[in-house]
Amino acid sequence: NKSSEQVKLSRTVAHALRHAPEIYGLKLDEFGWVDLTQLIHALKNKDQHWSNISTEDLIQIVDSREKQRFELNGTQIRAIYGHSFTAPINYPSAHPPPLLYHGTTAIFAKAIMETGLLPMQRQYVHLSDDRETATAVALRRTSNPVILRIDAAAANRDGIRFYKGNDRVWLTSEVDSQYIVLD
Ligand code: HQG
Repeated sequence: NKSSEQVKLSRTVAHALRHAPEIYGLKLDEFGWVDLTQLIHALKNKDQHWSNISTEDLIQIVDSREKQRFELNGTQIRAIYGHSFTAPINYPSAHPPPLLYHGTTAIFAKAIMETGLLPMQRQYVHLSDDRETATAVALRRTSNPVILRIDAAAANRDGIRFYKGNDRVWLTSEVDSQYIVLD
């Protein structure tokens, strides 16, 4: 059905724009943008499942999914956050809200309280604007989320840069454990 096709398309586009543009024959610019027509062409070439894909289908996954993962700028599209390929996406620094949250597992939380929050497989650490979002992030991995609270105001005062993803997601390179407490 239509909505499961949208989920499938959204996952494929996330794979192409966050993780492996080269295997789709795509070249993103330093901010992660690529032309919609190139993305459509690449998807069609990669898998005949996408042979009827149109600009409207892509606009739909940008607009209508519950999380804002992608954005459009004129004829271009990009993944807003979540990238893992080597060359880091450039973001303008922005002032974060004073408190940010990170939802994770109990085991990871223990390690994080020792070594700080690290980007692991991605280019940046992902933080949430509120507890509910952090909880939803953690529920991907565990039924017992642990929520960490980040003193973003203090980190930012100390010169740590923050970048805005969507309304609920903030990015940073790394968070030292001195700024983190169990919520
Ligand atoms: C953990 C989804 C041990 C960290 C979500 C996390 C988000 C450590 C995992 C976005 C650690 C990395 C990102 C340390 C961090 N020791 N574990 N020092 N530092 N970790 O998937 O934040 O649905 O890269 O706690 O909603 O879970 O894809 O990060 O558990 O917004 O759009 O290492 O991805 O968005 O996992 O999720 P991830 P995340 P989408």
